[in-house]
Amino acid sequence: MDAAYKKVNGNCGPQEGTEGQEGSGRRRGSMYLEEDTNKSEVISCIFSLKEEVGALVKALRLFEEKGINLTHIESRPSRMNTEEYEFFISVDSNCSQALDDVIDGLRTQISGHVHELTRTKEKDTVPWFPNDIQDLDRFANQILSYGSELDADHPGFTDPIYRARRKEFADIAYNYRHGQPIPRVEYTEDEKATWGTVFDGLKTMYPTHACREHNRVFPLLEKYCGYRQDNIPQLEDVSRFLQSCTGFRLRPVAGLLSSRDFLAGLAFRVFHSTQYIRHSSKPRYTPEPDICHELLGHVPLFADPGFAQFSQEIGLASLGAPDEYIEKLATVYWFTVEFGLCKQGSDIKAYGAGLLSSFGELQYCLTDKPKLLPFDPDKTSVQKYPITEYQPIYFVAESFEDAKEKVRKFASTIPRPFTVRYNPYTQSIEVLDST
Ligand code: HBI
Ligand code: NLE
Ligand code: FE
Repeated sequence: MDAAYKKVNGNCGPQEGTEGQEGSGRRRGSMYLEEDTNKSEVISCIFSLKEEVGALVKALRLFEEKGINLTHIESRPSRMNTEEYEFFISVDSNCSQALDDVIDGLRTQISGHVHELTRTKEKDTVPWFPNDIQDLDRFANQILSYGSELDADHPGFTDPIYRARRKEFADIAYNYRHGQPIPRVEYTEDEKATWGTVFDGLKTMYPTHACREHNRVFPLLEKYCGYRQDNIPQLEDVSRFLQSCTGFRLRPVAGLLSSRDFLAGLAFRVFHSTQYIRHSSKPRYTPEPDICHELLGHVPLFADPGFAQFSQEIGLASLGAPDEYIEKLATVYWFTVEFGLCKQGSDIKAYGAGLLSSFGELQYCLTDKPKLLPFDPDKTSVQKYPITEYQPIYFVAESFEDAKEKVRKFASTIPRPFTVRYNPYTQSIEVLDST
């Protein structure tokens, strides 16, 4: 795509002077820019090359063409891909602009993988955000943990079959690009059995525990998307169904994204979805998202117009927001989309996907064990929470409409020198300057 072509109405994309920080660094496209205050005069980056004669020469020629002087170069075999080598290079910071061009060249012509490490930080700049739905492709290689690297306390850590399988799923997502159909997966008997256990456990609880919107959509998913005890639905089929309901779509993701990237997807009505399934030893509850969580927890509600809009508004509020507000929005997301309860008539029901996909926690959340507080973004956004056990606190919304109104009000307090609007015809963000 020609990036310039899409720039309408002022753009906060990756141009000099408009980039900002996330955590300790700033990002630009698929590269991380981590500030290093001690060596701010140096820029470093890592790029990977397929192992073949002349590959490095081609890459170095790009630097030569732009007149960039390398001050350092090192090589090592890639750990992500055994057929590749990684090269770590440093250049002088006065080459910053030219390096942008070289990196674009590396990415498009030579190396799929460029990781920028250090850059001088510019003050008071707006963090980069995707302007166009296609820009979401840049998140694919920015995952916090690649789906195949399981920690020692993960139930699949010591199971070599499970680990190898997770890598297959991670690779599908890593190679996925916007607009492609999501590759279909043949699930194993073991995986289907795990799905069956989760599906049965949850389905019997939904009538009494799930909100009415979830219960309204669920039969449609059974009818149109192959939701059955003995079948794991395909992401592609579900994504098409969602598009016909609310315009939400799924895209496969290789692992956890940063909160900023994950929330940005929602602004485009794109939900990043895992495709693998939890380990068979822990069907009742897993801290990680998996296909049960995405399909049984999230998908039914993304098919509801009011809820879809609520989710997109959190996403739009996140674009270009300062880091501390991203954290607050991620917390609001956690206590609503993931673990929200809401009033319905004289009852309280679950609408959070983390509840609707865990028959352990779904049962627990409506007992008298957890503490319930009214949903109020000012308070909810600063509440601490555990991520590997049942929640000790839930926030109860009056309704989706009420929650949306409250989040809208909260979002208006996020300091941003512009407002954003989603244009569904072009699937891009319109930036309205307010300065
Ligand atoms: N990444 N892939 C993926 N899936 C999620 O559900 C997810 C994520 N990153 C962050 C996140 N969820 C939330 O906890 C909030 O930080 C937005
Ligand atoms: N605990 C949920 C489950 O077991 O389905 C997943 C939560 C993901 C945030
Ligand atoms: Fe989730």
